[in-house]
Amino acid sequence: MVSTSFEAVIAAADETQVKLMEEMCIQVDETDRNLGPISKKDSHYKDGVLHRAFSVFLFTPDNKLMIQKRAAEKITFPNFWANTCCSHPLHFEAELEEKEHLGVKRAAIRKLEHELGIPLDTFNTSQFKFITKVLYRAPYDENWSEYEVDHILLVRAAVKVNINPNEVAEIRLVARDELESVINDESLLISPWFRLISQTLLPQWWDNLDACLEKDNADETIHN
Ligand code: DMA
Ligand code: MN
Repeated sequence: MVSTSFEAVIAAADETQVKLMEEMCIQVDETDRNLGPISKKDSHYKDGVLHRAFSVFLFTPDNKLMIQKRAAEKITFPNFWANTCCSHPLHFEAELEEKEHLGVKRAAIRKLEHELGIPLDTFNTSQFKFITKVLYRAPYDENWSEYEVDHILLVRAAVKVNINPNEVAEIRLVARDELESVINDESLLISPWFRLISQTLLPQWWDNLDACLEKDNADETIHN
């Protein structure tokens, strides 16, 4: 196979998504300590550089999980199914704040609006509950990887969705007893982080959702 140059990969990619590669993410060490700004491009290129991320699991009032199929335009993991919303807090004061996990919660509200069109005033940060951090590395192809400390946030709310087709192709609501069949459906591409979390931690959160939604978890152990 002829290996493609970085410039050729970028030239072939969606223009809007290429522009988003200029965002400034937060580089971290393995204890999630802020090491300074790093572009989304540099933190995801080749083997990646460890950075801070978040994953929202949004449940409807009847306890169904909203999942999304990533748009074909995404540079990493296009057309893969994942949890409700995943992205990165950016390197500016409001999203760097670690007290009460406010930075990742603010980033979550920003991206739920950007990806799913959920109005910003739907949420306040206190509705999101911090559950844990998961450190993982997931190569996408020869050019791109995910390598992140992922902050898991749970929220339960009635929401109005208006998907941004550059980000999201489709959403689905999944009941607790459908999770396994979705993860094991060979006709679907499942993102590695959603598969990992679904096969390890998600079932116990979902089975104890009322308790998980009471307050932030005080335990900040990073699952590796
Ligand atoms: C990155 O998600 C974050 C995780 C937890 C995989 P993403 O590729 O959807 O980020 P963005 O929406 O910013 O492109
Ligand atoms: Mn990332």
